[in-house]
Amino acid sequence: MHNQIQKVYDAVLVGDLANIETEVDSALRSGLSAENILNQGLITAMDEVGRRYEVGEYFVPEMLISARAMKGGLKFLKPYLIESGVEPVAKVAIGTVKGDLHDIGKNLVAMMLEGAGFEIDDLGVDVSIEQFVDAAERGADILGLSGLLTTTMPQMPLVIEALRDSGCRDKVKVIIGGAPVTQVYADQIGADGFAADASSVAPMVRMLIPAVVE
Ligand code: B1M
Repeated sequence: MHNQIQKVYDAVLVGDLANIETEVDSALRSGLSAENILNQGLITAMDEVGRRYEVGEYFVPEMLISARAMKGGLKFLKPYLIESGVEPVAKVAIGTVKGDLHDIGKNLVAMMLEGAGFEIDDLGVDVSIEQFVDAAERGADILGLSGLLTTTMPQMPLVIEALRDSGCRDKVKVIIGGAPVTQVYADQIGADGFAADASSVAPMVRMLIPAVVE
């Protein structure tokens, strides 16, 4: 691993919010791309945090301070990841489903979509079925549902069902994602799209666009 990426990785691992911006900035100044810093530094570090949590080396407080450092790094990287002056190609309302407070992946997906020229309506976390339906009724072309817990995944088919009941299922495409979510699950619940990671979301959404943009 590149020395400066290692420093970003370490800062997330130990939850060093005070220094994360400096480390990300130094990585950029050393010529590394924002995408490389994101994928090799920030995301890889959060994967390691997850592994340590699973084996009992980390507990919720450690996860939390690492997540806070990751968010600090992401915030600093955002302008470098997003191209400016791109006309919105469609509106995406995105949120983490009810009962679920994980928002790092969702924020990343929103950021990548924003960078790809989509207008983003960030609904936040713990988003109720009614809030998703409301966003569709307010004119979202695409609804993005993120879920990180196996216990909150069942919210996804409920949102799709509620869209059907409210008569706006045909007007909006539903895309889903999050660590426990799979393409098989997406097919099973009748979602229109699934992406395993933030970098594959924009190409997948673009494929759905002809169907939503008149
Ligand atoms: Co949570 N947590 N957590 N946690 N946490 C997981 C998800 C877990 C897998 C850890 C573990 O056990 N190994 C586990 C879930 C187990 C399960 O359900 N099977 C878990 C648990 C159990 C919990 C609590 C219940 C713990 C507790 O309190 N006992 C609790 C639940 C709280 C709640 O939500 N109600 C909890 C709490 C927390 C923190 C608050 C401490 C913190 C969240 C902070 C925050 O988000 N602001 C946290 C964290 C940080 C994690 C891990 C370590 C990291 C998640 C993350 O941010 N990953 C996670 C373990 C892991 O995933 N390795 C874990 C980095 C992020 C970039 O990846 O979110 O997967 P990810 O997003 C990816 C893709 O999934 C995809 O693209 C993203 C970018 O590439 N994607 C989409 C995501 N959404 C998408 C939407 C799309 C398309 C793609 O379209 C719309």
